[in-house]
Amino acid sequence: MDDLRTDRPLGAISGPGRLAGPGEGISLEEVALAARNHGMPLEALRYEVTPAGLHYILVHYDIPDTGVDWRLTVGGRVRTPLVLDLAALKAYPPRTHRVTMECAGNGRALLSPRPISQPWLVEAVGTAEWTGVPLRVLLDEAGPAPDAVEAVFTGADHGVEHGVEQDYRRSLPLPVAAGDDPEVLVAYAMNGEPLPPQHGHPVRLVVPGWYGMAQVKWLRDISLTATPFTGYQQSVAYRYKQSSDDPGEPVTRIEPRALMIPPGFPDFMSRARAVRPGRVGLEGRAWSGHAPVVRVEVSADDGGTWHDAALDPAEGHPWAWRHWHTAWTATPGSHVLTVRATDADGRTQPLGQPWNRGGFGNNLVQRVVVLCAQE
Ligand SMILES: Nc1nc2c(c(=O)[nH]1)N[C@H]1C(S)=C(S)[C@@H](COP(=O)(O)O)O[C@H]1N2
Ligand SMILES: [Mo]
Repeated sequence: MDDLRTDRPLGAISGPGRLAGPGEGISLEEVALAARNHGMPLEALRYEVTPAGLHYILVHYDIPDTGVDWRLTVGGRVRTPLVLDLAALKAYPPRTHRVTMECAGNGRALLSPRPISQPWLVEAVGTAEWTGVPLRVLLDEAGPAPDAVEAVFTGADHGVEHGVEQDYRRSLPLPVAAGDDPEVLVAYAMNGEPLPPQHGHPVRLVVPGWYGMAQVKWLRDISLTATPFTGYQQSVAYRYKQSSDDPGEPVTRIEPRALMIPPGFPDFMSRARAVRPGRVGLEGRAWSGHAPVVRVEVSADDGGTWHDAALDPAEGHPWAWRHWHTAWTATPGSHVLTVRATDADGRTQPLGQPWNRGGFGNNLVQRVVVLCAQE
C-alpha cells in the first residue's frame, strides 16, 4: 500500500491562499497559470464532443513523465492487492461514457474579491468520450475489507501548494467509487485515442457529474482506507469556505450552467462583439452534475426578461451537456445577452455571485455584451 501521509510542510516557497485587494489587477503569476491551463474557446460549444485539443486543461504542478514502466496498484484495505499494466487494464471489457467535465474554479476570476488562483472566466469545461474499465470491476476483484470506507487516488505528479508539498491525491467515498450510477471509470482513452499527456496519460479517473478535481490524472495508485482521507486536496482545498479558518463543505458535483456561443464577430484585442441588425441565432450547451437540465432561458436585456430556449433531446448521455437554441432580433445599440440553466432537481443559476474563499462553483450566469451597429 502506498504511504498516504506524504504531505510535508514546505512553506519557504509558497504562502497561504490570498484574495486580491480592491482594484488589484491580474498578476504575472496568474497569467503564467492561465497560459499553462487553457479554457475551451466558447465557439467550440458547437461540438457535441469537444475535440481533445480544445478541451480545457487544469494541471496543478507539472505534467509528469509516466514512462514505459507505468503500473496501477490497487491496495490498502483489500483482500487481494492488484498490480496492473496498461495491457492488463485493456483486457477488461471496455466501457465508454460521454462526460462533461468542468473545473470547480470556473468563474473564479469574475468574483469580487477575487481569490488568487487559476483565473478562469467561464470556459473551463469540455465534453469527451472516455473509455476505460469501471472502477467497480477492479474493486470487486481486489475485494474491499469490511472496514473500508474510502478509496484514495494518487497521481504521478508532485508539487507544493500553499506551503504543503504533496502528490496530487483525492478520495471518494467507497459507495461512490464502487457505484454504477454514475459509473466511475479508470480511463485510458479520450475520444477513441490514447489519453494525451496533459489529460492524464496513460490512465486517469473519470467521475461523471463531479467537478474536475475528483478526476485524478496520471493515476498510479488506488488505496482503500478505513478512515476518511484528510490530505490537502480533500480537507484544505476544494471546500466551500467563507473564511480561511472555516472548515467548509466539500466540493463535489457540478452546479448547473448554460453557456452560449458568443454571437457575431469579435474585436481582436478587447474581444468586444458586433452583430448586424435582424435575426441572430443563439445556441449553446447546458449541464448539471446533479440531475438532467430541463430548462434553458435566455435574456437579451441583462436578466430583465427571460424566454425559454429549445432544448435538444438528451439522447442517452446522462452525464453530457445538452444543446439548446433560440433566436433574437438585434436592434441598433448595446445589448447584454444572458442564459441560465435549471435542472430536474430545481437547481438554477444565480444572478448574483455565489462567493466563497476558494472561488469554487461560481455558476453566475454568463453575460455577453454585443454591439449592434446601424446597417
Ligand atoms: N494528478 C492530477 N489530477 C488532476 C489534476 C492535477 O493537477 N493532477 N487537476 C484536477 C483538476 S483541478 C481538474 S479541473 C481536472 C482537469 O482535467 P483536464 O485537464 O483533463 O480537463 O483534472 C483534475 N485531475
Ligand atoms: Mo479544477
